[in-house]
Amino acid sequence: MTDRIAAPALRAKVTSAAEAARLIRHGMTVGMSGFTGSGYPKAVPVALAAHIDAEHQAGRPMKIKVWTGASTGPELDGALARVDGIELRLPYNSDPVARERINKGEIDYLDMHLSQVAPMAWQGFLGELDVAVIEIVGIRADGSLIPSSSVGNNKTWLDRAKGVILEVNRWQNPALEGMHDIYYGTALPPHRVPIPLVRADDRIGQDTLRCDPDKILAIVETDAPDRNAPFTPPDTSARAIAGHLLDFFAHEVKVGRLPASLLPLQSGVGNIANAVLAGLVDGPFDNLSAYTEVIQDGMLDLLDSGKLRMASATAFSLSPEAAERINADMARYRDRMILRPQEISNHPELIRRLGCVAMNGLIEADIYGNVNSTCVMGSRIQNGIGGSGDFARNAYVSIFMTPSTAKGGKISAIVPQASHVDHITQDVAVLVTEQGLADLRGLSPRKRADLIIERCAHPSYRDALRDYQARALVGSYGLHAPSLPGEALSWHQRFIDTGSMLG
Ligand code: 0RQ
Repeated sequence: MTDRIAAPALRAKVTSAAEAARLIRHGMTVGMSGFTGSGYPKAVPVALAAHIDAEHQAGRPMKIKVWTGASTGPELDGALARVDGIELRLPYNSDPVARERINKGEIDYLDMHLSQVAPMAWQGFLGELDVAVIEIVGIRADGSLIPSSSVGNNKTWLDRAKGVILEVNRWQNPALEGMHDIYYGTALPPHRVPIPLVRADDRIGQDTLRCDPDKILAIVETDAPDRNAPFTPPDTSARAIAGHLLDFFAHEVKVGRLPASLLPLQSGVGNIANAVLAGLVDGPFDNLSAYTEVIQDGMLDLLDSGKLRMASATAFSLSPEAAERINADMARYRDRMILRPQEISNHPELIRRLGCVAMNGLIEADIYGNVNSTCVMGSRIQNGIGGSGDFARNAYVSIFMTPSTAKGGKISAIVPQASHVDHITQDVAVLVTEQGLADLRGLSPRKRADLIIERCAHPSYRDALRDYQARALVGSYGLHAPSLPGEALSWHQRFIDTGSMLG
């Protein structure tokens, strides 16, 4: 089994997950690999959760701080949250057990822009990192590490941690070797220099991660799959949103504001993002590229169709079927995909330079175009801001998309005032629902409101929004972005009180 470890001196460090987990002690900060369900350690966190549980049973305190790339899998966030083993979590979580504990106030959660995590760790703002637990595909004879199906913050965790635990996962295809581009040229101010990437397919780094062999405390061998979420085919609403967006792209090409091959695409995760990508398979655009965070099923279909020339990301986020497809043909895909550290995949300088077309989901938007991506009713975290802020502020065109209602129509996604704001109106260029698309560029707040209500709101909420808008025009303190503070969040309060915004 140790054939994946080509450095003989390191083979002696192979041990069990339980032994490795015992190296992590109460109060430690642990940097784990993992991004959107791929490339996360699968054995050590489970063993650690068992150890934590045993400590709690024995009446001893044991909790750790967990840093990752983004969301991981049930064997990591789920297992550790279930035994109440997490004191602090950053920067993005989508695990339901951890989410519940965060919303009960039992886990401190730092919801961060994904591009800022590594720089902040280097700047020392987050405190010290005790241990890194990183999944890899193998170790070369020179001791360099072959990265797995996500890169995330691994480069930074390996450099910053005092000790390193590696999981060598046989399930991951060895043909991943050569797909990665790990850039080591980042420095802190005042020594920062431009990042030399000018096209989405540029390679600017090396294909392995470096790691001081003296820091390696343990190596654990695993053979377990990534948490590949099942694929749901696009529903009517997602298909309608995709249709509006494709019309918008065609129009922008026609008027000369986008080239015929569009600009590098960034696509969030989920049903709607996949529907847009599926729409592009049948669309008129060729020679597309992607500079994004995650490669999902829709991207794979686009690559197979020949419409997408290449995709750059930091991780895979695939269904089991797509993972099988890619695994069977990894060597071919390897030439058309690049996985990079998330500080590079999401770097504001590069997103601005490349002119990405950003497409992200949202929880709610208000009539002025402020977007809430994270907090239901202003206080319950859903997932986190993820990379949406990195892309929204710096994109060539920043698009947000959502069904116009949630929870069977009881919640309007278009509200008088967002109950929490992740993306200010200046970072939102286009808003799309199944009802239609509002191009907000160049519009003042009042004109934005007219268009958003007209094009994006669901008919069952449109009159109430118009009524609010009309009364705000009379009773507002100022008329730049008219509002009635005493009423602006009353829709949310009504939902909390009655279970519906409709009243
Ligand atoms: O809840 O699962 O309980 O049914 O939110 O909503 O409609 O399935 O849509 O999966 O695209 O997620 C904003 C959460 C949308 C996502 C968000 C409830 C809804 C459902 C999911 P249930 P949908 P999606 C790249 C970019 C931030 C990070 C980001 C997200 C659940 O897009 O996390 O953009 N974005 N990253 O019922 C109450 C509302 C609601 C609502 C939706 N108005 N009120 N509940 N929901 N709207 C990826 C990374 O950064 C890694």
